[in-house]
Parts: sequence; structure tokens; C-alpha cells
Amino acid sequence: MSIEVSARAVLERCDILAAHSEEPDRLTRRYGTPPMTHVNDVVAGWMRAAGMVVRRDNIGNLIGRYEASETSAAGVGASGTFLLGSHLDTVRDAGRYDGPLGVLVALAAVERLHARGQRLPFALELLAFADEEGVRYHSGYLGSSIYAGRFRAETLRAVDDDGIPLAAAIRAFGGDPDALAGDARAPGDLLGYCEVHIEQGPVLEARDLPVGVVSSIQGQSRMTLGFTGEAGHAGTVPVSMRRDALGAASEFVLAVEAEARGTGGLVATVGQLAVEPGASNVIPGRAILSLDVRHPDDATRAAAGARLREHAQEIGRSRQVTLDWRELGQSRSVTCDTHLSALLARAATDSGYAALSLPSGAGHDGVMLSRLTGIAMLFVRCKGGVSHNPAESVRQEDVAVAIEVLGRFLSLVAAERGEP
Ligand code: HGY
Ligand code: MN
Ligand code: MN
Repeated sequence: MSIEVSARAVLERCDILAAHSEEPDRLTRRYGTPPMTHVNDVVAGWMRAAGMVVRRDNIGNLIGRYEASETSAAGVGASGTFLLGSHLDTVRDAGRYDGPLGVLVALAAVERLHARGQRLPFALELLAFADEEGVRYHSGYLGSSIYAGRFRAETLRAVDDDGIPLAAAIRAFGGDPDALAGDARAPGDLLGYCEVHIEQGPVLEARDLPVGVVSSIQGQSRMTLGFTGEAGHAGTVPVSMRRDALGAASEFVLAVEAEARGTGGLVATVGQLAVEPGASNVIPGRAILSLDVRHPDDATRAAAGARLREHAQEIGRSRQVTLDWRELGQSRSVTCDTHLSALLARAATDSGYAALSLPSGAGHDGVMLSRLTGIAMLFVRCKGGVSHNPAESVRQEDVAVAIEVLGRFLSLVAAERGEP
């Protein structure tokens, strides 16, 4: 099977998975929803056809295992397991490559081994994570956190916008919320993790490169906050007498933007805003916002979050509205494994491409996997750097390069273990 055929199959499969959405006219596939069940079934079938034994853990991660060669397992060298993967959930109104491309490029690499009847001196585990984006429960890396044994029991109490607790969603998705701790992957036999992902940024396109090697993944903090003022009649309450919750929220949104503009390397985003009671002739009594703060340096990120909380408190005092602020979670910045990244870079140069090293502003499941083993990431150029947007687009020839580089990378890992 040529690399081009494999690349075309990856893109066709991204299209197949993109048809599984919660919404008829845009791609939204949140944790534990029926479309997630459907894509798990489809991907499990592809995994089995590629010679993998497939299982599903209690949070809903799909785990396909491609065994090591007999000789290795028999003692030529302790076999071990190398991990590949990415996520199958999406944001709202998503592109079709953020997550699934990484799962399907890894699947293509296994398929190509299987087609050649080849096994490596170590097993491969292909991980299709059930929730990386955290759209439904605001819990980034929910799937990979279970696999990495980093799950926090209090997360089970989270409820979605429809008031459904996470524990109930896990059950509805086919898992046992009380058995999550038992799904933690023991790290003893792990040799590393490699994730292929669209860059979601403009650098590779600007440098006219098909792929790049990720140096680090920046940390992120997620919070939710609410301003509570007083609902009132839009026609009778003078502006000077109002306690307008949306006015306070609006002032805060601009303060967030100013903070990011004023701090080098900081990005801060209010992505969600809900206004209550939400009628055109009623002064908003309550405004609820999300806040996402990121920076390569963890201390700078924490300081920015603290300054924004103080600013929100000041806005509340000046407008006589009350503030509630809740930290939803945070993940520290992670550096990719130097040795695995050097092998990935060599795989790129052996394939005839420059191996640009670049940081990731976006979060990835590799953050959680770094708690278990060394991680490496391969970025794939995406058009205009656009992502978290249905305009997300990749070139087939770049996907072919990613498949080739990943295949060479696995061969280099195998060669280090004394086998071709
Ligand atoms: O938000 C992120 O960085 C990732 O897409 N979950
Ligand atoms: Mn994403
Ligand atoms: Mn992603």
C-alpha cells in the first residue's frame, strides 16, 4: 500500500468520523454523547482490521493493542509497549482534524505494519481518547487523565449544562464511574508516547514545512466566574441606579484582553458568556463567564490568573455586584522528551524534510501521558493555522509525510532495541 493511498484513506476516514455530530449542520462531538459511541464503534472496527486487539476502558477511551514480534516477546529483548494516539471528541462547530487526524495517522502506521506482516520488538497501544477538549464537563484531558491515573474524584460531581452529573454520563456511555481508578495504565513497560496533531497555528505554513517537532506544550488554567447584580426594567431604572451584571462582565472581558496584551507570551480568553434572565427589556441580573489563561511559564500564568481575579473583585466593588470565582483546573507546562524528540526529528530529516522544533500553544493529551512516560509530538501543517473552526484543513501530501515520518520514527525506536 503506497503512502499516498494511506494518506487518502486517513482523510476519507476523517470525513467519515466528521459525519458523527450532535448537530445536523455543524460538527460538535462532546464527551459521552451518541456520536462518540458511534465513532468509537467505527474506529474499533478499523483497529481490529489492522490486527489490533481492542478494548474500551470505563471513561470510554478506546485502546487498540498491536502485539510485539514473537522473538522479542520470547526474550530477545524485553518487549515493552510504545503508545500512540490522540482524541476523538471535538469542540463545538469544530474542524474535522483536531484529534481524529492523530488517531488515524497512528492507525495508518499500524495498518502498514500489519499489511507487511511486520511486528516490532515492542507492542504498540493506539489510544483514542474519549474527551480531551472538556467541552461538556470543563474537564480538559478527562480521557487521558484516567489512562494516566491522574483522575480527581471531585470531577465526578461536575454537571453539564443539562444538569447531568459526569458519573451518570459515564454510565450512559457504558462505563462504571466507580472503577475509573482501576483503569490507570501501569507505566512499567512503557517506552514512550508519540502524538501526531495538526499544528493549529501558522508557523509551519509560514516556513513552508509539512511537519514540525513539538518542543513543549504550554500550561493552561481554566476558571468560571459569575457577576450577580439586580435584574430590572430596561425602561424605568436609570443607568446610575443599575447593578448591571453584563456591564460588569463586559468590563472584565476587556480587562482580560488588556492583561494578555500587557504580558509577553500570555493568552487569555473568555470563550463562553451566559446572561440571565436573557430578555431584551430586562437589565441582566447575572452574567457567567469562562476564562482560559495560558503561558509557557507556569508562574507567569498563575500570576496573571491572580491579577485577573483581583480585577474582577474590583469591578464587582465598583459596580455593587457580587463575584463568584471557581477554579476548574489547571495543567502545568510540559517539555517533550529530548531523546524521543531527537528520534522524531531524525525521522523527519531521513524522510527528506527539515525538522523544525516549535512549542505548542494548544493543550494535548501528551500533557497527561507525560506523567507516565516520555512524550514526543509531530505537528502537521494546517491551512492558515486555523483550528477549532470548520475551516480546519490539511493537505493530503502533508498527511503522507506524517505517516512516513511516524513509520520511520517507530523503526528508529525499534533499531535502538536491536531489531530492524
Ligand atoms: O484547548 C486546547 O488547547 C485543546 O484544544 N484542548
Ligand atoms: Mn482542540
Ligand atoms: Mn486536539
